[in-house]
Amino acid sequence: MSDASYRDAIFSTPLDKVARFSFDEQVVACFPDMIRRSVPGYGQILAMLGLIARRHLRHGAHVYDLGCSLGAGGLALAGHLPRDAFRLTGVDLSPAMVKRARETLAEEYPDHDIEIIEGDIRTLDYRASGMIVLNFTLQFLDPGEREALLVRLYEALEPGGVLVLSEKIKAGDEQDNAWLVERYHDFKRANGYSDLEISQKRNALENVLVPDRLDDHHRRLAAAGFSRSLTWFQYMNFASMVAFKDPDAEMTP
Ligand code: GEK
Repeated sequence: MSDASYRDAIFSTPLDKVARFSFDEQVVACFPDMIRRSVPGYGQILAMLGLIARRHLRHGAHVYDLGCSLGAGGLALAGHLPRDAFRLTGVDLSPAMVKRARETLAEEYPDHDIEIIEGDIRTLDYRASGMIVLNFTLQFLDPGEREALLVRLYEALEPGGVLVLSEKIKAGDEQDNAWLVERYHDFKRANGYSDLEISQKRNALENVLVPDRLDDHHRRLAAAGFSRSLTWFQYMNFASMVAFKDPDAEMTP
C-alpha cells in the first residue's frame, strides 16, 4: 500500500476511561499496522483468497468483500487475478475506511472493476455473487444478528459459490481458551504492544468484538443452508472457514 500508514499507538498511554473501540479516523490512520500486529495469520489468509477464487470463481463473477476496511480483500484478489476475472464490491460502515479504501484501490488497481460502498452489511440489498469474503467482520455484529446475515449471504450466492469467513474464535474448554488467550497476548507483546496497550484494547473491545466457537460457526453455516463448511486455517484463536453452496442448489429469486 502506498499510503502513509502509522504505527498503532492508540492504547499506549493510560486513558482515564477506555472508550468502546470504533473504526474512526484515528484507527484508519494506523489500521494496516494494527491488523498486521494484532491478527495472527492475517497475511496468509489474504494470500489464499486469490487461490480460492481461482478454483471456485466463474470467470467474470461478482465478489463481495464485507467489512472491507481499507480494501485488503480487493487488493489481494486484484493482485492474483486479471482485470476481467471478477468484479468486486467492498462494503464498510465506516466513512473514513471507505474513503481511504477507494483512494488506495483507484491508485493500485485503476483498471479493475472494484467499487467500495458505504453501507451496513446487515441491510444491504445483495446481488448474485460467486464469492463472498467476510474477513473479521461477523464478530462485530450482535450475536443475535449473525445467522440472519448468513442466510442472506447464502441466498445471494450463486449455486457452487463460496463464502470465506475469517474470525477471532474462542475454545469451548475454559482452560484451553485461557491458554490460547495468554499465547495471543504473548504474540502481541512479541509484536511490540505493551501490557498497558493489550489490556486497554481488550477493555475497548469488550462487548464490541464477541467471538464464537468454531463449532457454533459451522452449525450456523449449516443452518443458513450451506451444504458443507470446513476450517482451512487456524492460528491460535484466529481461524478461517470456507462454506460451499451446493452447485445443484436452487437460486433464490
Ligand atoms: C480486512 N476485512 O482488512 N456493516 C459494514 N461494515 C461493518 C459493520 C456493518 N454492520 N460492522 C463493522 N463493520 C478487513 C478487516 S475489520 C476487523 C475487517 C478488525 C466494519 C468496520 O467498520 C471495520 O472496518 C470492519 O468491519 C472490521 O481484511 O478491525 O478487527
